[in-house]
Amino acid sequence: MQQSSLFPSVSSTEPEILPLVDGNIRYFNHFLSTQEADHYCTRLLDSLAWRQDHIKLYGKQVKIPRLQAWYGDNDALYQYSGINLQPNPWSDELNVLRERCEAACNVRFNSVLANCYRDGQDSMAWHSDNEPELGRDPVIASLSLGQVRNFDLKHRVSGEKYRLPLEHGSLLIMAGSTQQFWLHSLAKTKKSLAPRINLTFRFVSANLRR
Ligand SMILES: O=C(O)CCC(=O)C(=O)O
Ligand SMILES: [Mn+2]
Repeated sequence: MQQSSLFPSVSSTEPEILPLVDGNIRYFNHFLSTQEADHYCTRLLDSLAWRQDHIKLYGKQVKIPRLQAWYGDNDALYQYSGINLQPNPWSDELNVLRERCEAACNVRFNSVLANCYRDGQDSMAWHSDNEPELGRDPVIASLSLGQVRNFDLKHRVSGEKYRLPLEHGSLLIMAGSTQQFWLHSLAKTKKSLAPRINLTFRFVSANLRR
């Protein structure tokens, strides 16, 4: 049986459009049904090739505060915070989710960065998804599974901030000039939290380097 037919299809209705100047962000809070989101959360936590990466900080190797995994087409090589990621081949689940996201965004994705936030101490620092291989004004589809976490946005020039809790089974689509003007992050919290997975589907190519 095809994976996509395991679940009743939920229509992803109308997205919420975030009221951001210089940005283009759409949010579907129930992109997946709860049943689908539960299934993918458990399955991906168990099956993805999670790795603990390190970055160099003041000359020392330090653990990044989350686990990561990179999947994609063979030639989808990616450099992230100085880390070179060689893609794992697509799994069936990731391929089904990729197709769902491609249909919602009307673009093709050749790779996905998976992040696993094990608890409230895991986080993502302020950054933009502006690596050269993403090209100018990339479309990025960000699917969240598991624990609801706050996604923070900050305008690079005005400092304006916007906070959006990302729900289990939600899809956030960042497009247009979002990455040029806005930073995003996921803050730590002292609260004891369950694990969360985030998948950001991307199209990367050395040809897109500016
Ligand atoms: O976990 C999230 O919601 C954000 C992840 C992210 O910004 C990234 O992978 O670049
Ligand atoms: Mn990002």
